[in-house]
Amino acid sequence: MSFNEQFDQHGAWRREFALRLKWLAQWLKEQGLLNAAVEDRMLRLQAQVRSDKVMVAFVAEFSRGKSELINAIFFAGYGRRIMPASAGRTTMCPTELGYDPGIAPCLRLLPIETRLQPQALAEWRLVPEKWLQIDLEVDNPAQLAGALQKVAEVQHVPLDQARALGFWHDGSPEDNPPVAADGRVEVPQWRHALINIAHPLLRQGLVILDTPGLNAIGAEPELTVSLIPQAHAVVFILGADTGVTRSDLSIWQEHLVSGAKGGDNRLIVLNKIDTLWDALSTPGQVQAQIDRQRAESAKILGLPMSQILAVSAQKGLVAKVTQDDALLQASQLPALEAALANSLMGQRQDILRAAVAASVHELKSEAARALNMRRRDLAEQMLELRGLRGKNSTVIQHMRKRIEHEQAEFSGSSARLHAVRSVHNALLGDAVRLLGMPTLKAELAGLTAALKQPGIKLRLKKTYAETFSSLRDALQGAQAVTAEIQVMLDSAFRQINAEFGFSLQAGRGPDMAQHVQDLELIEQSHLQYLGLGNVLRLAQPGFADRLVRALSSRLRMVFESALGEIELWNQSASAQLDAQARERRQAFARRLEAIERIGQAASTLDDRIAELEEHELRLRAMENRLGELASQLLDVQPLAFQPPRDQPIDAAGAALAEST
Ligand SMILES: Nc1nc2c(ncn2[C@@H]2O[C@H](COP(=O)(O)OP(=O)(O)O)[C@@H](O)[C@H]2O)c(=O)[nH]1
Ligand SMILES: [Mg+2]
Repeated sequence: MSFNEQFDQHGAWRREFALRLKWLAQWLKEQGLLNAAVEDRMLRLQAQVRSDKVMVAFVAEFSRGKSELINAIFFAGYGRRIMPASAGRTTMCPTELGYDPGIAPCLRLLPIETRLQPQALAEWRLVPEKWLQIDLEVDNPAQLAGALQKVAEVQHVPLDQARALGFWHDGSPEDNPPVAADGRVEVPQWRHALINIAHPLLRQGLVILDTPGLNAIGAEPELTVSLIPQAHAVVFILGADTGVTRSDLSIWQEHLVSGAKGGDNRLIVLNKIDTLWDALSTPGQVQAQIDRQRAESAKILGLPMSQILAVSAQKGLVAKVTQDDALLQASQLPALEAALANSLMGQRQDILRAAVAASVHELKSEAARALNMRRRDLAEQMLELRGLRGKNSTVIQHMRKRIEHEQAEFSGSSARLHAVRSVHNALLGDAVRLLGMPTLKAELAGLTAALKQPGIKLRLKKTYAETFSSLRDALQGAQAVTAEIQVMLDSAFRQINAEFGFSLQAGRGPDMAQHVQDLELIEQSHLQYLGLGNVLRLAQPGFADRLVRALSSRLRMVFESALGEIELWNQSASAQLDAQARERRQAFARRLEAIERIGQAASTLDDRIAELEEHELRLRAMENRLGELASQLLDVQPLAFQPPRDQPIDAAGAALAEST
């Protein structure tokens, strides 16, 4: 299966999942089971599936054919080049291709001068007015390709400006950009480009990152620190015409060190194999030469040869556009697409499905809890009413007194429930203090000072290690608080359950291990900036500033998501308590009302019992249906899928599925 087909299938799976989730929500609502806790789970699950993005980053020195490869894999359907690709430096700034249904198809460009300001790229994303926006005519490939030429724009600035922007290093003159006759230096016009088009793959959550060469990658810490490490797959490209050059090796060593979670997500492409094609050699001889180059590159990069795939992006693109199958096979592009599809999409699907399965399970048990409460109340009422058969009005009076007494007792215990809540909130406050933004800011203050200190920064590495160590302590502290909350909730819930027959369950508290791991990854990916090789860059105040910004924006994400998980878990516990207390109050009212009616006319007693028996049957059917709907969610098979008979596809459901 090609990458595109596999991705399509993943998209179909997500659409159908969204549709079935919608049915489940509708059904829960009709049955009155959609309480705050259930709804919360539902929304989370929806967001989880909807926001599932897959990022593939193409990283290499300029002119290795990144843009051409992107054209060949993703955009051949347009019948021409979409991303500018020609000899020399064309992609001057990192370019992200994706789809956001909230805005029109467009190209957005962030001016390079924003580098002189302290905000990180992530912050600029939130300020749309700072970006130049150019509308794209999606059905007009010529206009599209023309507009995208803008990512190649350059400007000429005085040397000082180039230095401040991070494109000029006095220490390594051979890497500096060309200087014009008037002494001005050529630098990119734009810092970052975002392309928004409704290409089928992008609509389904694919994000493609095209990067410029070594110089521009090195000047933007955000790329190394944030974008590249977060990509689900990284395609590193070498040229068969150049072999592994010194700057290829620098990119590899400085920016693509492995450290990713799970398996290796790096694919190495030996591009431009058509330059080795030769009418005087047999195909066998050509292939032998290609394999020699693969083996040699593998040795230099320290990888098995199987991780290096040879292709010709250019011939692959031509072959797709002209529908020349023989040429397509010769380009070896299909093998690369298959490798991308298998490693990337397979993994991604497994991760999402596992996450979704866990959430569906939680959703189901939350809804089942609400059902159980009702059954229990029903059973109690039934018992009461059966006991009333043939009894006189004194007994009925007595019964009412008993219920009223229970009711009063329950209201009296609200102070207890309140106490549990306030202990709970106090503990949660501890977690917030450990992981909140003020703490993070304070922790980073020392490091910022060390980085900004003029001249050679001696204690930098030590301060850096200390900062990360105390951040790790904060996460571990939060883990300890979580454990404390867990113990408290478990014991409080056990008591409340015993006393009031509730079915409260705290669930397992979130695990901070993943966040600690993320923290380590960030620490690793920054470390290279502090080495001796980078002394000169670090001496520039602008660079240090950008580094701090990139660092803190990434750390903020880690801390926010850790805190978010803890808060969500706690919310779910409080929501349960609220929901069960409310159900109980309603049950008292229902029981009293039933007694009242029976007191008025003894003949209604049998009717009422029959009614309850029927209700009990309905509840049992509801329980079955809930199990059915939940397991259907986990069992989405994109191809053989039929809507259940009793739930017509309503317009809203279809629209939701469409928008995912
Ligand atoms: N012969 C040959 N040239 C290629 C191939 N792929 C890209 N090129 C050429 O290499 C140059 C640089 O390609 P481009 O995609 O702009 O490189 P980038 O800077 O890495 O994005 C362009 O002139 C492409 O036409 C290939 O497979 N074979
Ligand atoms: Mg390019």
